[in-house]
Amino acid sequence: MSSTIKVVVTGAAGQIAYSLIPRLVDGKTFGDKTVDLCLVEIPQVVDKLKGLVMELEDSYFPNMGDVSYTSNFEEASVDGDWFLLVGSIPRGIIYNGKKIEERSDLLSINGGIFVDQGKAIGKNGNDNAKILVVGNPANTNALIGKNAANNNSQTWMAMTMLDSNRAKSILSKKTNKNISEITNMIIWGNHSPTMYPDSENAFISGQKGSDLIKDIEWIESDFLPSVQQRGKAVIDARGASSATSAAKAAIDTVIACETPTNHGDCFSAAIASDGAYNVPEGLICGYPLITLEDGSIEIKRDLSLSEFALSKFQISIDELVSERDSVKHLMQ
Ligand code: NAX
Repeated sequence: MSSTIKVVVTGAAGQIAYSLIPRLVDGKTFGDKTVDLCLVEIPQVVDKLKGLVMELEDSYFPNMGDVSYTSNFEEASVDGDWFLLVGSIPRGIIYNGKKIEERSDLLSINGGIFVDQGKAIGKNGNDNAKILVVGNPANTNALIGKNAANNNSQTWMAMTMLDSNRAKSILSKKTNKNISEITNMIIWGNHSPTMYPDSENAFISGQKGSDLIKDIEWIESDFLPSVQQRGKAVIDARGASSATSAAKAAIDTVIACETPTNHGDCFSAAIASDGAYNVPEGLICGYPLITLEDGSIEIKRDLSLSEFALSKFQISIDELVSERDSVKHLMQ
């Protein structure tokens, strides 16, 4: 085995984490590295993690290193290489006597969590740490966390891979191609119903999406809403939000960040804008990304967006700006 990596996972007793955590130590996600796990939960449920640790021990994972659990994030963050921030307060629960239904309430409550976690990661995490925010509202939580961390050698991202995988599945059915033949499936903007899944810049069996799918009516009235509303459709059908597919998407993101991207390819995640594609600087925005040989993550900059795409993308940028404005008090 070549080296050891420390992965910190919050929301570790939740439903996504139950699918996610075993895959972190299965010898595939991090190759032959030994993976130390630090699992974090809120004090009310942290003891449940004892059972999860027992199951991990019983699962025969030769690449699994030390496994610990805690409700103290400050402690957990020490020397972390990867932070998978899944934990957050979901919509619909009663919090301090109030039912949390509005995105603005969600932003405020979860934003507070990400201030403290961000500070701890900036101070205690490794300098080349990568942070993937899954907990919603993911982009703005990542913005708050990155700001609090104040450590520019760390890479903060928010997950859009699930949206990308959902879009690939729909394009694969539409074109009758295997899902592995759909590449460069970019999600621009926010992980929310305003996201813009870009069929035009996707490649389908090596052919550009804009050359293969010319039916704008289908894109606008079928493809876009199906991807944008897929999370809700899963909740309606299952009575619970996406879990196994969300865990798979988090693993896909980690693998994409751990493996240099093939020439011409890209993957989807949201990352801080440096002004690329005219997005206001600092917003955590869904972009096409590439991983370089040295492990750093960059925005792929050579894509062109049609007028149709730009108009859709702008809606999502505007939403990110308004979310940022509504959490300014958390970003002093
Ligand atoms: P669950 O409610 O099953 O689990 C969340 C867990 O987080 C709970 O066990 C809770 O105790 C814990 N938690 C809350 N605050 C915490 C804190 N400060 N520190 C540590 N743990 C904390 O939710 P689950 O279905 O696992 O979803 C987790 C999050 O992922 C939600 O915010 C959900 O909206 C979000 N999602 C994001 C997706 C994306 O693509 N970015 C897709 C799937 C999912 O909807």
